[in-house]
Amino acid sequence: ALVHSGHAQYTKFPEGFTFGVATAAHQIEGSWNVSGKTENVWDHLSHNRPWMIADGTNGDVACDSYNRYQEDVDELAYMGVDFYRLSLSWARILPTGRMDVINPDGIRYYNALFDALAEKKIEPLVTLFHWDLPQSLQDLGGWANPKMIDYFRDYADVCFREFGDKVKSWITLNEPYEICEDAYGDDKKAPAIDSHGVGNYLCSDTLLKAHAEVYHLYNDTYRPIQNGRIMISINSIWYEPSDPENAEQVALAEVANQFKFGWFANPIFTEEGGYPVVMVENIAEQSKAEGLNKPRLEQFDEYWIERIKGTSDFLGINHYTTHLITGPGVDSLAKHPSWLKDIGAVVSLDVGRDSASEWLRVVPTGFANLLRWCKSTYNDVPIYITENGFSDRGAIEDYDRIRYYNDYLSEILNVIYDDDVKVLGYTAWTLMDNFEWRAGFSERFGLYHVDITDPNLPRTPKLSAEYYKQLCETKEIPQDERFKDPAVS
Ligand code: PNW
Repeated sequence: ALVHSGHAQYTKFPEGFTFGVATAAHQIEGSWNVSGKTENVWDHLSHNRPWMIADGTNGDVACDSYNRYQEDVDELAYMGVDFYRLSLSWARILPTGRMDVINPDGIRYYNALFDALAEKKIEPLVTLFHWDLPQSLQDLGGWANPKMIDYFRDYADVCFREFGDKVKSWITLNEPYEICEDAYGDDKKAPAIDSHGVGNYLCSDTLLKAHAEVYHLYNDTYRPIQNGRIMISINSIWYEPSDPENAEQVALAEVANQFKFGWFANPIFTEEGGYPVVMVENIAEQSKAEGLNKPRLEQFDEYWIERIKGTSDFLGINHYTTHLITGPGVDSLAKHPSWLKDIGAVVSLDVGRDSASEWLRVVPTGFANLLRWCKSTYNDVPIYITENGFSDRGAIEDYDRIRYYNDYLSEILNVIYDDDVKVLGYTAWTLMDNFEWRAGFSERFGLYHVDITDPNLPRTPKLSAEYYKQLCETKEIPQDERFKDPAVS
């Protein structure tokens, strides 16, 4: 497995390691108001506050995958992926958000998609919730409303019942941090509630309980007959000390990682369960200083600690980037009160190469450090990388993206072979350029280019699609000259 090309580098993935690519319903489907689908929070935001989307685009048509799914499947088959990670549109399946109306066209669409995948022997990995909450449920408070636990469970029940014969791998939630912090504690994602330091923690209380109920529903009722698996995908911005010799920064980076990744991983993947101790303590202290009579983050009671613990068959990790911690204090971007202020550290993005996304810095070694940390913090849990990818402005000869994949994939091999971290599979974000949330189509993560100025939305494989095809075929990181940027020696 060792190739000596200047420096030692592993290139070959272990037997059984699988590769896939990911998308999400709202980012690709379009057909936002046809065949029974109702408005979701992203439709609502992009229609009512279009200035909040960088290029004024929206998900009305997106990549038109509602009509062009066969093209998507053909591209997946061309690359030879083992699996396709996609998400279901809640408002397409349940137009009221509740289970009283089941939309036959929605059910038909996903069945057709699963059949097309089966035809090409591509396994579906299905996310129940990738941010597109029915607006009707947001009108009732969305994830800040504890009743959402029942609504999410009911929606999952319908999905398991309708699709469980074809779908054997499920993800409950995509990136709980982004849902709670960006959408309820800030205005970075829809519904942009911006209840900083309050709504974000109400959300996590509901979201973790809702996740656990869906896990137990699957585990108790569906797993015995459907024999599948179910997990959660947690995003990490990995934090490292700006100066690794500085003990205070090292300690603060650990605090930041507990606030970011641990917020949702600790309750599910540790022996003790519940939120990380440092989160509970910091927030209790700050809340008291603010004059509150109880902490803004409520710890789970014994019942819920037990109910949430162990509710994921694997740890799904979405990873893109690493940021630095430069010292203690209140970050210049921190609102009062807020999650960022609760951490009590100053963050810097002055690290690595850049991308088209302000937040995405290229720091491959941070990925290895994150994976080693997950192994030791979460008891050697088996891991799937459920997203990893790079943004540019849409180049077809996308050498920067290939270099990103090359370097991040190499770090996975390093931790598999040198540190015995159990990484079982890898998912590239994303199949094709798509509606990148508030960035619209201005930041592009696709292996395929999509020309949104042409009504036929033609898809063109980028060089990275050829790279990924070779990776899927050989299970080896491609070393071909044609994938090396001629401008970089
Ligand atoms: C993910 N970060 O979001 C989402 O799951 C995708 O829908 C999205 O298109 C993709 O990554 C690219 O943004 C993230 O700050 C948002 O580290 C923020 C971060 C990571 C992922």
